[in-house]
Amino acid sequence: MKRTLMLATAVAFGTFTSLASASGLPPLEQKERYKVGFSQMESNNPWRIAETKSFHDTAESCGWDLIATDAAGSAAKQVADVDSMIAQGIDVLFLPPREEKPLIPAVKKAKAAGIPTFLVDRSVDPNAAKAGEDFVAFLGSDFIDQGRRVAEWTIENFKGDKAVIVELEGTTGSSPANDRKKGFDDRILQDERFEMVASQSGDFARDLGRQVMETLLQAHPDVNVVYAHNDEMAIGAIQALELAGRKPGEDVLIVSIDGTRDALQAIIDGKMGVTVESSPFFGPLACETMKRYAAGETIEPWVQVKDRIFTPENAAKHIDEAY
Ligand code: GYE
Repeated sequence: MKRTLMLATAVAFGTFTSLASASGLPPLEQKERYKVGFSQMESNNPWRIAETKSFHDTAESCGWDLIATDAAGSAAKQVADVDSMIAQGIDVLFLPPREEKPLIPAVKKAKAAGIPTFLVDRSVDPNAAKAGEDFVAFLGSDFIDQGRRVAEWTIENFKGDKAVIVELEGTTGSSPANDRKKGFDDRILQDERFEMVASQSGDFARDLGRQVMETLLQAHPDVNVVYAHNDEMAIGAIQALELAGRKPGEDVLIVSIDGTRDALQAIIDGKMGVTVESSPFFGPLACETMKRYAAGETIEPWVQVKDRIFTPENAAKHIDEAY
């Protein structure tokens, strides 16, 4: 009954505002300038810095008065940052939730305050908050597919008879860490040559990746494949391996995800095998999706980013556009 009434209102007024409220999501007015919140989770790696820059670079052309915060690696601080943006009266929120669960109350609070939220680059637990209900949409990559593609490249390119794998996981409880693990493990373990001896979090950070690799190397000196959930940890692993006298690219195959400049250089130098792209350049997509929403379009729950793959065959061609 209520729904029929709301739809009738939407038809009567014929506005995007009423249509948006029929879906339960806060509407977004069409106007020249918007107060936009972008709540970054941390700035300790080139991927995060490139993403923040992409939002700043897009601000002028998209009519954004941008409020950008940096939670410095703390989900609790990210919740507080979103709170403060709500208090400042933003029109729209772009949020990469550091982990899948702790940001859910913040997403719901923004909705209650009438602010449409777009999750960018990471998502939340789908059982606790839903696209099209609690937030407008998730803009980002297919992390399961990224992991699967790394596994497939590894299966095709690993030369030996027996692979001993160490996996460096991303931030515990984050959507890319959960899904990149699933995608890779499910595929690689279908091939009998591959055994996983350890899988541990390096928090998506270079230095922690190096430290974790140092420890795991002592327990598993026979490791000959390292799968890192991002390039920063892969570079950290390369440093640890070299310190221990190993030869990345010769006696250990390093495979990873992102497509940073350092990773492409490591591929060119023969130290790394592959990196599946995960683009940080969300500014233009955020602008376009927000404008579509303001124009009354129903946004698909997942605005999917398509990723390339960087290998020894094409790394040199792409390094100039890398970050
Ligand atoms: O791969 C990583 C970053 O959420 C997709 O987070 C993103 C990941 C990216 O810190 O490098």
